[in-house]
Amino acid sequence: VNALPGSSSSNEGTNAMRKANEKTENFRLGSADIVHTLAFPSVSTADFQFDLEKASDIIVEKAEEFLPKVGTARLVLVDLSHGSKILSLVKAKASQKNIDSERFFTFVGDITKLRSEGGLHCNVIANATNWRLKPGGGGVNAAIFKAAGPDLETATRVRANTLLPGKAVVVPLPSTCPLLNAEGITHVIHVLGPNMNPNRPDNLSNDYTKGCKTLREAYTSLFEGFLSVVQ
Ligand code: AR6
Repeated sequence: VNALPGSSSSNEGTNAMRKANEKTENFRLGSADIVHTLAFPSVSTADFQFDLEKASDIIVEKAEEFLPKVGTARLVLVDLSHGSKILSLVKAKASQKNIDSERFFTFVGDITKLRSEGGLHCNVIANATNWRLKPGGGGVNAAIFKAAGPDLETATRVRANTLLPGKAVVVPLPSTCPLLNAEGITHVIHVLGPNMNPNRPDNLSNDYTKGCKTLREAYTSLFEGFLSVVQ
């Protein structure tokens, strides 16, 4: 089967394709040989208002840099809608490079329901968080903390109380966590990106020299965190 989840055409997401994806996933994950997969949102590009062109360049650059380091593991950029501009940009830019599209691809879905609703098993997910590592706010942070329940906040506190822009923290989920039981997610990696929104802390006021540097650091920390789980 050629229709791996998210590999270009499957993102268009017909039911038939979803079924094909599911079969592929079950086949792959039914064996002892689990395919480590990181699902991550586009850090900083919604609430934090980071430029999409610049962010898409950085995502592709960092994925290209890290793929050779993570063995057979996969990196999947996720967003909620088929109209997602960041997914289109990344897909187009990745296809122009010599990147393995079975190991780096885009996927449409709620990052907290990828296996149950999309048939894509990701054992690690990333969260674009806030500096306090607190539930709520909006976007993907609110969704992940809500789906994981209070377990995630408790498990996060063991690792860190705050996060600097450009940094990430890996949080193993306890066995009671609904995200582990329902979706097979074993780790959440919180990552804090650069902020261009004047109404949020640490606003960089459109300083994209600093912003791009911090976004690169954020993806480096995220992918290194994933590497620590894979190894
Ligand atoms: N599943 C997949 N992708 C999602 C989901 C979801 N459930 N929800 C949002 N996205 P954002 P930021 C996508 O705003 O810009 C929070 O309040 C979204 O479409 O969540 O880094 C935190 O507490 C976009 O592509 O993160 C921080 O204060 C991407 O996730 C602040 O927002 C990131 O959008 C962080 O802002």
